[in-house]
Parts: sequence; structure tokens; C-alpha cells
Amino acid sequence: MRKGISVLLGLGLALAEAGHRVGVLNPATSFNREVSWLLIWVLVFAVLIFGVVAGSLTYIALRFRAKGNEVGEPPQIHGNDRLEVIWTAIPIVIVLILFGLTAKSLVQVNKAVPGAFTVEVTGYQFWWDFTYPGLGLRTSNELILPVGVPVQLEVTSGDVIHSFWVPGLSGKQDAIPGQKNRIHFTPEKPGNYYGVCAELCGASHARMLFRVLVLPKEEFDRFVAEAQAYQPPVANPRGREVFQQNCAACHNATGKKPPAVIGPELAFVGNRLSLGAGIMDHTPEHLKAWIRNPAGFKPGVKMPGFPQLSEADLNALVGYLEGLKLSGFDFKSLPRF
Ligand code: HEC
Ligand SMILES: [Cu+2]
Repeated sequence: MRKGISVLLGLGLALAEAGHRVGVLNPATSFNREVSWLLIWVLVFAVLIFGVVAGSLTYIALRFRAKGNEVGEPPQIHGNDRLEVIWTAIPIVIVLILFGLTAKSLVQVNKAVPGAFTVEVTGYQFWWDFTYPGLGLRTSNELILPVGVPVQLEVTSGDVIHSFWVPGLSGKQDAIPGQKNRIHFTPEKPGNYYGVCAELCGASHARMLFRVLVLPKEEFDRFVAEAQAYQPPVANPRGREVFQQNCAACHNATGKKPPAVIGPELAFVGNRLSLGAGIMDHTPEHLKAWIRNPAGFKPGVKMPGFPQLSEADLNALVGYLEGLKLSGFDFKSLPRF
């Protein structure tokens, strides 16, 4: 039944969004499971009501229409107390049931789990930052989570109001400067989940995307252990020098949160699936083009372009950045949601 409803709804929603991204129809977290369950109940009532209303209408139209030799109006009936009480009481009961179910789901999805894995999520024009206070780690534009562990996201903003939304994982949450809004869920399936900013926040709002990589627990633990032990590579001295001279004022590359955040974390950028806050696949060519002219990809971007770098320096720099990675991780094989 769930499948049938998914197919029907999916057909409609596919026009607005690629079908597999409509998370509540294919729940991959405790949050979306709860919402899909609520959706099914609402649909059941909607179908019942439609059936009763459309059915009675058809029946009455056929049963009481003028027959062959009838002329004039039939006897007119005014008022029927019993009927009126019934048709008032039934909708009230339905509304109360739906209210109860909704309230239950709201409490359920907002329930904080003690000891949940906490990540601080900060929106900036036009990218996302993730810090993992319990682990002393930081990633940008790709949030890394383990399967099967309750998660608490503390969503805030470093500038204007944004909204954090990963349809495959949960509902939206506003990112408001100076305030922490929380989202709770437990991821149930490994995957590469697509996320967006859902609050108009400036010229490149539509290009403020990101990914959430939900990893099997062992792989997540390995990622954490390697990331905590991470040392930036010493190979490629020229690339490192170009980075220090041009980029290090805004970009940190240690995987730990710096005292002042200006641009995205570039540690592990070599492992990244996407660049420019999720707007393009990560390839060395895209990386070069981005460094040359980020504004060509994102109007209003807060990173200057570097057209003045020589081709040799740019190649050395990109070689250096591609080397900022943890070995043995292939996130490309994660199923996409
Ligand atoms: C004035 C600060 C500033 C400087 C200098 C700067 N950047 Fe950036 N950079 C940013 C900001 C801000 C972003 C986020 C842009 C966005 O997506 O809206 C960014 C994004 C990036 C990204 C994409 C990151 C991601 O997570 O997708 C890369 C790669 C990058 N910068 C590399 C560089 C390199 C290499 C240099 C030096 C040649 C450099 N940046 C210099 C501020 C800066
Ligand atoms: Cu935004």
C-alpha cells in the first residue's frame, strides 16, 4: 500500500523534484518515517471522505432525478436534526484524530535523545559549515554522519537567515544568526543525500547546496580516527606556498575549527564529491576553473578570483589541494538520495 501511494504521489511530485529526492516517500531516517506514516493516515482519511462525498453525490443525482412522466417539483424537505448532527460530528471526530496524530508526530520528531551525536551547522552566504564539537573536527559543504546513531543538528547562521533542508533526512530548519535551532533524527540508510538552502538569502541562494554523507558505522569511525590524526601533507612545496600566500587568510586546512571562520574548510577537499557548495562535481578541472573565477559560477560569491596566478602555480596549487585527503575513502559509491 505504501508503495502504491508512493508511486501515485511520486508521479505528481516528480514534476517539481526528481522523484527519489522526495524523502518522506522513501524514508531513510526516523524523522521521515514518522512523517510518511502521518502522510499515509491523512491520505486514508482524504480518500475515505472523497469516496463518501463523491459516492453520495452520484447516488443522489441518479436516484432522485426526474423520471419519465414526472412534472413540477417533488415535495421539499427542510432540515433533519439527526442528519445534521451526524454530518457535523463525523468531521469533528476526523479533525480530532488528525490533530492527535499530528501532535504525536510533532512530539516524536522533536524529541531530543540524550547523548545524541551533535553537529553544529552554520549557514553563510553561500555555503555551509559543520563542526563536530565532540570530535574536535570540522568539514564544510559535506556533512558526515554515521548510520544508526541518533543525531542532533544545532542550526545557526553567520550572516543572514538561511534554512537547512535535506529532503531525504528531515524537514527544514531555519538558520538564524545568534540562535540555535535543533533537528533530531536517526539516519537509517547509508547514502549521499542532497541538501539545499530553503530561505532566499542573496544572489546565489539557489546555488547554496550541500551533501550529507551517511556512512556505515565502521567507515564513519575510521573516517573520524583518520581525520583526528590528520597532518597536512608536506609534498608539493610550491603548491603549499601558493596556498599560504593566496588562500590561507580565508581557508583553514587542518580539519579543526579555526578561531575565525571566513571560508570553507579545505582539509579533506581531495575526498570531496562536490565543489562550490554542492553546485558541481569535484574534478581537478572544476577546481581550477573555480579558483580562476568563482563569480563565474556563483554571482555575489565572497571569494575573489585568481586570474593572475600563472598556469604553473595554479597547477601546483590544485595538485596540493587534491592531496589534502584521507586515504581509502570512496564516497562516490554511496547511493544517491
Ligand atoms: C577572501 C576570502 C577568500 C580567499 C582569499 C580565498 N577564498 Fe576560497 N572561498 C571563500 C569563500 C567565502 C568560499 C565559499 C564560496 C561559496 O560557495 O559561496 C570559498 C570557496 C572555495 C572553494 C570551494 C569549497 C567548497 O567547499 O566547495 C575552494 C576549493 C576554494 N575556495 C579554494 C580557494 C583557493 C585555492 C584560494 C587561493 C587561491 C582561495 N579559495 C582564496 C573565501 C576565500
Ligand atoms: Cu542561504
